[in-house]
Amino acid sequence: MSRSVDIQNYINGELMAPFNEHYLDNIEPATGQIYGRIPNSDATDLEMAVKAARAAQKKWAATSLDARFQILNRLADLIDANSDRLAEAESRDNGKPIALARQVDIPRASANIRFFAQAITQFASESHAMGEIAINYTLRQPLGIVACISPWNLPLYLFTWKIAPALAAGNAVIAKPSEVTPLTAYLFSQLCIEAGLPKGVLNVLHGTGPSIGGPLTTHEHVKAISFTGGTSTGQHIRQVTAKSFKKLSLELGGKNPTLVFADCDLEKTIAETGRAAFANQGQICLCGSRIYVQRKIYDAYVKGLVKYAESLRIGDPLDTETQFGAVVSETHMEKVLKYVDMAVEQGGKILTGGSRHLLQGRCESGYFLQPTVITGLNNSSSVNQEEIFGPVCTVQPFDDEKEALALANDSNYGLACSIWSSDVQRCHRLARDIECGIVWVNCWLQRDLRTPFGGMKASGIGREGGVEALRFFTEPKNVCISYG
Ligand code: TXE
Repeated sequence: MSRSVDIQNYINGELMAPFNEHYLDNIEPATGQIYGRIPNSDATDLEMAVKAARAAQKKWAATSLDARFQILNRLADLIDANSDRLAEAESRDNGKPIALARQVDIPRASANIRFFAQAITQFASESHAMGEIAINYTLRQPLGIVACISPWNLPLYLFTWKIAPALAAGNAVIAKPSEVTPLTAYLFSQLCIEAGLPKGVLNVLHGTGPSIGGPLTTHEHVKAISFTGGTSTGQHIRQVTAKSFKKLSLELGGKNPTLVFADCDLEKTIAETGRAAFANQGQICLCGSRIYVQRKIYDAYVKGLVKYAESLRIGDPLDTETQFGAVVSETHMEKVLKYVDMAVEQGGKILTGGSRHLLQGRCESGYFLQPTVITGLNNSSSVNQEEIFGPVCTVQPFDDEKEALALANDSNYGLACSIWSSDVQRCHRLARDIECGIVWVNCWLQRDLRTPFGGMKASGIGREGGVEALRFFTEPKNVCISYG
C-alpha cells in the first residue's frame, strides 16, 4: 500500500472527491504522522447520495433473493481475497495489532456479509389464523433508504455488521464510517464496484459527525438509523430524530462487569479475563473493565492479572509479533490518561501500567499506553462508573453472590458481563438477574451471529444480529384476509 492515501466517497457506484473539496488529515496512531486525507463531506454530498439511493432502492428490493445472495457473496469473497491488504490498512489506520486484524476484524467482515446473504434467504414471517373468520400474515418489506453509522474501534467489522443486513433486506444504504478510521471502508467501496453491486445501492460518505453525520440522521428520506458509538452521540441522535419518528438501533457504550468466583478455573479465568480487559487496547464496547473477585482468591487473581498485563508485547502494530498496539488517537490517549490521574486522586493504587509507553524508531511518536490494573477504588468512583474505553481495568473484592450481583448492577450501563464459576446453578441465577443484554459464562466474546446483540440502560436500544437485524431493517405490515 502506498504511504499516503487520499480517501474518496462512494456515490452512485463511483468513487469521488467531496463536492466542496473539504478534507481532514488522516493520522496513523502508531506514528502520530499524517498519511492521507479524508473527505469531510457535507449536505451537498448527501443530496447526491440520497438521489442515487432513491433511484436504486426499488429495483434492488425487487432483485431476487438469489441474486442478492450471489452479489453479497461475491463481495465477501473479494474481502477474503484482499484480506492481507485490508488487515494492513486496518492496523495502520486504527493502531491495532495486525495479527488481530488478520484473525478477527477482516475474517469477521466477510463472515458478516456471508451470514446475512444467507439469512435473508431463510427469513420468514408470521401468520395468525382467526378460525373460520380470517387469516393474517405479516409482510416484512424493506424500509427504503437507511443510514448506518459506525465507530472506530472495529472499523470494517462493525461497518459490515450494519450494512450487510440492511442490504440483504433490500434497502439502499448511506453509510458513514468513523472519520477516525475511514480507510477500510474506502477499500471496501472499491470492492463493491468490483463485485458488481448495483450503483446507488450502497453509498459511503466520509466525514465528521457535525459535517455529515448530523445531516444524514435528520434527512427526510432516511427512514432508519443504525448507530454504534458513544452514549452521548446516541442520545443526541435520539433527540434530533424524535420528531420524524425514524426507526433507531443504538449500540452505545459499556462498562462491563467481570465476576470471578472462588470456584472458577483460576488459570483459565486470569487469561480470559485479561483478554477481556485488554483486547484491542481495551477499545471494545464488550471489554470487561470492572472486575469483581471473591475475597478468598482475590490476592492470587490480582497477582495473575498483573502478570498477564505485563506479559503483553507492546509494539509496532504492523509487526506480526505485537500483541498490544496503539490507542486510536492522541485525544483518546489523553482521555484515558486523565482517568488514570483521576483514579490516583480518588485513592486508587496502580498495580501496573498507568503511563504512556514510548517506543523507538518508526513508532517513537505513537499513542501507546501500558495495560493498567487499578485496585482500591470504590464502586461509585467515576473510574468505575464512566466508560474509559482504553486499557484500564479496576479490581474489587466481594464476599458473596449477593454482593457480586449488586456491584455488577450498580452502573448506568448494561451491555455485557462475564461470570467465572463452576457452580452451574449460580451462573444461571446471575445470568437471570444481571441487568445487561449479553451474558458470557466461563467465556468472553464467543460470538454466534444469530444471537441478539445489544444492551439495556445507557448501552442503547434495539438489538442487532440474526433475525433481529433483518426485522430492524424491514417494516412489518399485517394483511388480514377475510374468508368471506
Ligand atoms: O464516538 P462518537 P467517538 C465510546 C467510547 C469513546 C466515546 C467517544 O467511550 O471514547 O464513545 O468516541 C459519528 N450525528 N465509543 O467520539 O462520536 C462519528 O462520526 C451523527 C463506544 O469516536 O459517538 C462516528 O462515525 N453521527 C463505541 C460515530 O458517530 C455522529 C465505539 C461514533 O462516534 C454525530 C466508539 C452526530 N451528531 C466509541 N457525531 C462502542 N459502543 O463500540 C458523531 N457521529
